[in-house]
Amino acid sequence: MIKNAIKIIAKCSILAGATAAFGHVVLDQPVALGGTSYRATLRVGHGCEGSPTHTVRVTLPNGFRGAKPMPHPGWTVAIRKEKLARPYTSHGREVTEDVVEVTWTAQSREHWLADAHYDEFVVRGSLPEAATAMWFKVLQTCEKGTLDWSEIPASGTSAKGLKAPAALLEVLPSAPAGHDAH
Ligand SMILES: [Cu+2]
Repeated sequence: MIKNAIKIIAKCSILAGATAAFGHVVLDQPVALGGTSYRATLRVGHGCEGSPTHTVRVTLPNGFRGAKPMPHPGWTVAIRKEKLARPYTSHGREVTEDVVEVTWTAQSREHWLADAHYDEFVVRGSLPEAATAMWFKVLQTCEKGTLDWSEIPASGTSAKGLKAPAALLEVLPSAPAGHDAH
């Protein structure tokens, strides 16, 4: 059962790797098992047409619960919470609002991310049990201009043809197909 899941992960990783452009904003681990804690590592591959990046804002997908961003040296991190349409229970407590957005902002010019460099921004959260596609929308603000990684295909998960796709996470079912969850 676990073997099958690993096989699927390997297959998806190859596919994701092949379609993800080197630049762009992508997730370091584009596939994960449902019902697990997931460390979303967003890789920012370049600036805005050569201009350095000073702000990275991530809109978290629905169902990504209990998000906690990792602080980034030299950058301020801020979170925005929203009331949940459907509260859930975590550690025996009802959760009625949750983190929906994380923003990292460089504290000074020396911490700006140069176009010639790349960097990673991390936020951890819990994944839903069921298989799904989760899109992390990222707004990258530079000294000159912005890049809005927010495009999502009308159907399916192929970002082919999209100029500025959101970062995709494919969530695999937590229980292998064909077996009853118990
Ligand atoms: Cu790119």
